Amino acid sequence: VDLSTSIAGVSLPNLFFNASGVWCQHESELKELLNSESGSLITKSATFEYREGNPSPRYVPLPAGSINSMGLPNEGYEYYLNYAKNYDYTNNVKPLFVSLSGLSLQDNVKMVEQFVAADLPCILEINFSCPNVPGKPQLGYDMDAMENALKVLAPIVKKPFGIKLPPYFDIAHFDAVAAIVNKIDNLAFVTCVNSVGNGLAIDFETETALIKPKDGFGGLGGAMILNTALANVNAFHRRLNEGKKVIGVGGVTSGKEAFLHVLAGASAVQIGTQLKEEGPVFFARVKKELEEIMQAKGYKSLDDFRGKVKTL
Ligand code: RRO
Repeated sequence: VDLSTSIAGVSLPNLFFNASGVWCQHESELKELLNSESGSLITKSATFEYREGNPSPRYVPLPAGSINSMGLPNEGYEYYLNYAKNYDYTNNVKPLFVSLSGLSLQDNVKMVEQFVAADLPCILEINFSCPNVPGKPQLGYDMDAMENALKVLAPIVKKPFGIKLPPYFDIAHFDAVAAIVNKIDNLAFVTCVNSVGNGLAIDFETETALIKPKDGFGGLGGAMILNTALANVNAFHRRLNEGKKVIGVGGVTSGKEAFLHVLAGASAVQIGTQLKEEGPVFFARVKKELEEIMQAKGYKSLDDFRGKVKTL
C-alpha cells in the first residue's frame, strides 16, 4: 500500500511527521526525526529571540494524554533559519517544515521576510494557536486579528504556506475561520489542532496542580483530544476550497486513529504526545499499523478513503 501524500506542492513519502514542539527544538532531535521513518519533519515554533520558556514542571503525561505549558521555549528564528539553509533538500526525501510563532504580527513579518530572502524550499507553518504565553491570547480565537495577520503575511510569503489552528467548538467558528482561509490564495493548508488550551490537571493525593506555570493551566493533548481533533479536521475538510489541505493532529496513538484522521479528511498526520512518550521509533509502528489496516480494508492509497467518513 502507498502512504505517500502531498502538502503545499511538495511530496511526502508517507503522511506522518512530528507536531511542532515535540522532538524538534534542537538539531540533535531533528536529526533523530530525519533518521526515523517519519515522512517529514517540522521545527519548534520560533520567536524572533531565544526563549527559555516557562518554569518546570511544564509538561506532564496524563492517563489519557498530556498537559503542557512550555511557554514557547526555542532557540530564536535564526537557529531554525540556519538549519533550513543547511538542510539537504536534494538527497533527502523528507520535505522540511518550519514553524513560526512571533509574539506580534511585526515579529512574524520580520521572520517571514528573512525566510523569503533566503529563498529556501522549506514550507512555513505559522502558529496562530499557542495557548501558553502569559498575556498573549491565541490569535486563532480573534477572527479579525487572524484575518488581518493573514492579509499582511500571505503576500510576503508568496509561496504556499500553512497555519496551525486551535481547536474550535462551535459551528459558527468553523464557518468564520474557513471563510477567512478561503480568501487567502496561497494559504495551502491548515494544521488542526493545537492543544486544547487551558486545561487543569490536579494530583488527587497532594491536591496540587501538576504543572507550575499559569496556576497549573496548560494545553491538553493525546488520546483525550482525539474526537475534538477529528471534528476540526472534518469541519475544515468540508469547508475549504478545492486544493487547500488539512493536516490532522490530536490523539493519534496507533494506526487506527491515523486512519480515522484521514477518513475525516487529513492529508497528513502529525504526532505530538505519543511521539514525546514513545520517541521517534513510534513512526515505524504507526506506519506498519496503518498499512495493515489499509490492507485489511482493501485500500491501496490514502486517496481511496480520505474524507470519506460516512454519516447517518
Ligand atoms: O510552547 C508551548 O507552550 C506550546 C506552543 Br508554542 C503551542 O503552540 N502549543 C502548545 O501546546 N504548547
